[in-house]
Amino acid sequence: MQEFATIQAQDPDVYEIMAGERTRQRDGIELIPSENYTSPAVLEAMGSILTNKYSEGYPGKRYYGGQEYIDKIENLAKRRAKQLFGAEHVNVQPYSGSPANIAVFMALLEPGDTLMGMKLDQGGHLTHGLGVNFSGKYFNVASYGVRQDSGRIDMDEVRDIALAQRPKLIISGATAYPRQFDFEAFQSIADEVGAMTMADISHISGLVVGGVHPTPFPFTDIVTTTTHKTLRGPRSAIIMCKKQYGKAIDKAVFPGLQGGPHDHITAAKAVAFGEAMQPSFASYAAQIVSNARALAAELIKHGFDLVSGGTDNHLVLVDLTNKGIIGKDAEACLDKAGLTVNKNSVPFDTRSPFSPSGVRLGTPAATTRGMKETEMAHIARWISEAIDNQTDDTKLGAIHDEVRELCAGFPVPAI
Ligand code: DSN
Repeated sequence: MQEFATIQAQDPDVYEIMAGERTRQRDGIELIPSENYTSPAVLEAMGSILTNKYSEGYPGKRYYGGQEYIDKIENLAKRRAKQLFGAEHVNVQPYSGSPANIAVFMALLEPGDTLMGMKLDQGGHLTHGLGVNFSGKYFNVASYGVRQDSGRIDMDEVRDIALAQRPKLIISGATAYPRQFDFEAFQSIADEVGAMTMADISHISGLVVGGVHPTPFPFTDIVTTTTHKTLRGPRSAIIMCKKQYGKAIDKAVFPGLQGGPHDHITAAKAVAFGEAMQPSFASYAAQIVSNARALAAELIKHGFDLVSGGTDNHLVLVDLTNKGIIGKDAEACLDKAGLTVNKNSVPFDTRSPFSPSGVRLGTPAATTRGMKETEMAHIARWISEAIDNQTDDTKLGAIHDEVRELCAGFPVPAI
């Protein structure tokens, strides 16, 4: 277990807070689809002395001395990522997902160019063209969503929008879409309109390398992913691309956007990629999807309305309108029951993004603890009971007791 012993001795104020969060993680079930538990080895790399080093530049071309080992770790991380994803070129320096996406725009677009991405309130991401985000402020945005009748992306509609708007870059990828992306179809539309393609696979990269979601290569030009979601690495990101974009991407990351890479995080990425190369990771990825399907089926039995009627990946998007509760209140009462979820807009939501109609649930973290279909049935029942008793703190506390008891049999790595 992470004891935090040095922090405890030196700084009790910080220790108390960290210990509280450790207990919260141990005694509750994490159902936010973008969260996961890293391995002790990944944590050790993140908390290592590699944080002491500056290394602006790239292996063999740095602006600081003393790079013998840092070059080795960055090259190892790159080699492993290339092998895992089948990428021709990899940059492992982006600090996180949003900076990675901005670096891609910086490499490929001029301000005022048109980019096309999925609307945030229908499942996309801030950096895929939201008006208040960098992507929406500096670029002209054409967006697509899902069909109201199916909750799914309609590739004919994507093609119509692309033909009308002639984007320079078409982005596939989402944060709240429970179905698979057809990367080949996106590329064929892009070819027709002369656009480049970017896939932001942050949510699904662990499923891609685990072989349970189609891979964007060889179709897509540029692929970004965070490394801490289904991929189960440190909080960070990488950019992968076809060889011809490699120079522009590297230049955009450094010196275009960032300074020194976080070398301890690069080491942690190398460790996580090594873990994802093991056969056990493919079983993990398959179990994430089986668990999400089981959770979806059980929620439907309890009368929940799921966007698109179910899931093909790691997440379930629940429209709570028929349950007479809004996402914010569901999130709050589930918190009291030890079930952590996040409120989320559903497609064509009539409520605001600050108080949306839905919640988003995911299975990556619970699956890391070893939970399977049986546990998913318990979770769905507890969600239903908690929502039916949303104002009854005694009942919510009793559910939390049951959750805690289950969690005791499924330890979190490193806790
Ligand atoms: N914040 C991430 C998520 O929760 O999906 C996306 O950046």
